[in-house]
Amino acid sequence: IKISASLDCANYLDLLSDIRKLEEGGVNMLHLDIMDGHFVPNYALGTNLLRKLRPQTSLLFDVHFMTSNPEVSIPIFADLGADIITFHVETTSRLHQMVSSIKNLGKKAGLALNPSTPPDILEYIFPYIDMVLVMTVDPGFVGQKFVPEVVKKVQIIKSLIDSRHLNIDIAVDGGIGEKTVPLLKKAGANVFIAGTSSIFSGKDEIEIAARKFRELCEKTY
Ligand code: S6P
Ligand code: MG
Repeated sequence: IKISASLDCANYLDLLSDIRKLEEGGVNMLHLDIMDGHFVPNYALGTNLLRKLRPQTSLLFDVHFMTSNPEVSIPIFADLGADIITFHVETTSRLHQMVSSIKNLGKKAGLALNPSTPPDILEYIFPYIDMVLVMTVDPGFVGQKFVPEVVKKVQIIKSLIDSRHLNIDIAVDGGIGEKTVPLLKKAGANVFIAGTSSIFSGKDEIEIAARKFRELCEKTY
C-alpha cells in the first residue's frame, strides 16, 4: 500500500510545515497535480514550486499531468526531480512513444484514465508501464463527487494485470476516503491519493489524519 498526498489540497501559506506533518504521518509520496487550463479548465502547480521543494524533502514526487502535449512537460519535470510521471491517455495518440521517453529519462511511467475512458486502451501498453492512475472524478478540481461506476473499472484493470503476471500499481484519485477506500481496495487499488476527503479534511491534524488514512487503506475488506 502506498499513500500519495495531493499537495494542491495543502495549505499554500504554510506549505513546508504541511510537508513536515505529512512526513511525520508516514505518507510515501507527494502527488503533484499539474494543470494547464487547456486539458482541464483550471491551473495548478508549476516548475518553480517543484524546484524549491525538491531539496526540502525525500518524499517521492508523484507528478500527475493534466496537460495537453505531455511531450513538452515530460523532460522539464523529469529534470525537476519527478520520480513517477503520469499523463492522460486522452492527451496523446503516441502512447508508446511518450511512455518510452519517460523510461529513457530513468523515471517510472504512469497512465491516467478519466472516469469515462474504458480500460481497453491499456491492453497493448501494459508491458511498458509502472502504474495506472484511475481517476474517480473528472480531473481538474479538488473536492468533487466520487464516480461509483469506476470501482468496476479498477476490478477489470486488476484482473488484466494479474492475468499477465505484471507488477503494475493501481492508483485511485478523487474523493478517496472512508466510504470509497473499502470498495477500491477490494477492487484491487494499492496506491491511494489523499485529498480533501481524507488527510486534508481539516477534521484532524495532518499527521494524525495521515496515520488514520494509512490504517484505513491497509485494512482487508
Ligand atoms: C483532481 C486531481 C486530484 C485532486 C484530489 C483531491 O483534478 O487530479 O489529485 O487533487 O483528487 O482529493 P479530493 O479528496 O478533494 O477529491
Ligand atoms: Mg491528481
